[in-house]
Amino acid sequence: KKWKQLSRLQRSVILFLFAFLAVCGVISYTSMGEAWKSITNKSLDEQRTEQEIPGLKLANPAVLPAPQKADANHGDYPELSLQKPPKPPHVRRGPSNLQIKAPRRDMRLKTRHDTIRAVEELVEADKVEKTEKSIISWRGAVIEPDQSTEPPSSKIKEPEKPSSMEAEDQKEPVPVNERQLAVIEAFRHAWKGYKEFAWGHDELKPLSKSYSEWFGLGLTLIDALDTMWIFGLKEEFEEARKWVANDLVFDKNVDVNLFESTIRILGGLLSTYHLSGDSLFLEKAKDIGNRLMPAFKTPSKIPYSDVNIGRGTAHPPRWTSDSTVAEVTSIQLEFRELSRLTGDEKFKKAVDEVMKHVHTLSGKNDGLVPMFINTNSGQFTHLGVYTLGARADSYYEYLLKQWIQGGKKENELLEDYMRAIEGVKKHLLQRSEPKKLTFVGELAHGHFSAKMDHLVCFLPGTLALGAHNGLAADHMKLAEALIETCYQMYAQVETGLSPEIVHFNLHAQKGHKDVEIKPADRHNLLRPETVESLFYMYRFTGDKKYQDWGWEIMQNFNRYTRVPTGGYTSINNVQNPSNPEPRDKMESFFLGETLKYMFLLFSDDIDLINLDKYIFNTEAHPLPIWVPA
Ligand code: DMJ
Repeated sequence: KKWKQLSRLQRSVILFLFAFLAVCGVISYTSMGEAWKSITNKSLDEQRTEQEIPGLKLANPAVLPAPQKADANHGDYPELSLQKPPKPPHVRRGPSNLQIKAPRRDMRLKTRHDTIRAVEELVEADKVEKTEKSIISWRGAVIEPDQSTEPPSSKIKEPEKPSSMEAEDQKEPVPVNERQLAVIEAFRHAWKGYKEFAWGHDELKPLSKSYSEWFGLGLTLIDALDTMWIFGLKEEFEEARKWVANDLVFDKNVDVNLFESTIRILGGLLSTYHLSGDSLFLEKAKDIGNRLMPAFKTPSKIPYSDVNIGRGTAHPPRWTSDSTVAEVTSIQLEFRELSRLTGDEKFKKAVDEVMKHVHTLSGKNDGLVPMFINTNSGQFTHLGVYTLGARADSYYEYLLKQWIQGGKKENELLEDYMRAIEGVKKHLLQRSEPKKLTFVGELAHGHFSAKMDHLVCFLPGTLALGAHNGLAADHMKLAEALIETCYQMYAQVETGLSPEIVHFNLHAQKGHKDVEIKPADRHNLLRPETVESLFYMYRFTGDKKYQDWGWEIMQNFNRYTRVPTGGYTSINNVQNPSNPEPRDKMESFFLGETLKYMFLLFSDDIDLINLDKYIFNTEAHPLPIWVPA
């Protein structure tokens, strides 16, 4: 009524005043919010949650979430746009010290030349500014000063952040040194050969300037992706990424080996996904993971060795229904991680069942396993032969690594690992003459053989990793003894390169060294195991001798296996420096593992793939350690 009694002018004035006050209110609310936000760098919603529930710390997810879920959407596989990323990569992704993600302003790498120039500048800078960041604990673990409490395993207290969020606690990158530069140069030389003569194929044949196919899936390229990322080879990475986006097709009528394609392809894609945050790699990992699943459709659920990834059929090798023990027990890190990322439990369930089953099996000898397992009965076959070399090796490695990956809760894995190491000590350890080197031999139906595969040289690294994670201190002592032996397998040979297999002398004979080599065993395939263990030993002890040994090996690879026109080659005779007899093949693990471990060995940056955050699969692809409950 009153409103109607007012004059037109009075009504207009009142309406104007209301409107003015409303606008002022909105403006001041918004700017207060913005100001508060910019001070705390948190959204108003986040602040409200914290204020409303005192003492509530926003829960970290139980496991590391997928790095890019919150941001980039590469669902349709667009090419990585380096000029215009959604956010700068160094803000978004990956461990702080990886060059691509944490460039200093003056260090943004645009071209290959820039990469090299920048790295050279860093070497110069390094000479001036030496940083001492880590200390050595009494147990041999390299730890940061503010974390110097034992046991090392207690270091992971808080749930970890996904790699994409690590940029928040970025530190200055540790400069790349001259030895690392030499490794980058070696990689680029190898890549040159691969690119020119074998692009998109499985392996380079550097002498005949051609390639060989195993699965026809670009094995070398996929194995090398995360190495390029870690080395900061942006241009090469981009080119390889394009190939993955446009040319990597798994819908092919081809038989692949379950183990090899899991550790190299699935492992390589998953780790590249974690480092780069690019969902292209996760999509490809899902695809190959699904296509490998038919391998588990067996009467015993112990997987077949071979799968046709196009047809969805699986089968054992033609001559047997057995699978190799190391193969069926060294696919777990990858499939478990795939389940965690996709939320689909089927991958984890399938591989966990294999481990549970193997845990219960009879036929072990103090934790040591035979080399074969039958896919029908689920029982070990060819009982009585025990080795830490081919066909059994990574069973032991993955017991420990799964336990670490899962947050050290899966006790059966730890039990089996500890028992097996006791079995090694009891049945397989011996000392050679004249140098009294501790080595791991083999046992066949009660008879000890002083034979050791180069493959066994993964063991010192694995033992050291266990000790770093709080396991028995004598494991570290054994690791120290064994890495010395593995180094001698190189140092006592004419080319300074290890053969595939050595036999140790148990009795001193005049003019004989510890290491004997049979003609059939004197090839070198550019394998990584010794360099891998040197890397762990250096990380955990800080003893520079391990870097020096690795450097000797690197130089000998360059002396005897480098092909001038591009690439490195396996050789047939490590005992003949004047003609090591090149085999004309560069294995994919030379780029995936050997050079990566070299680079990490020469680094003094413990955050360059921090071993409390990442676990390497058996093909050197780092996967995140899950958060402890
Ligand atoms: C790699 O494929 C893996 O390291 C595997 O565990 C053993 N063989 C090669 C390297 O030697």
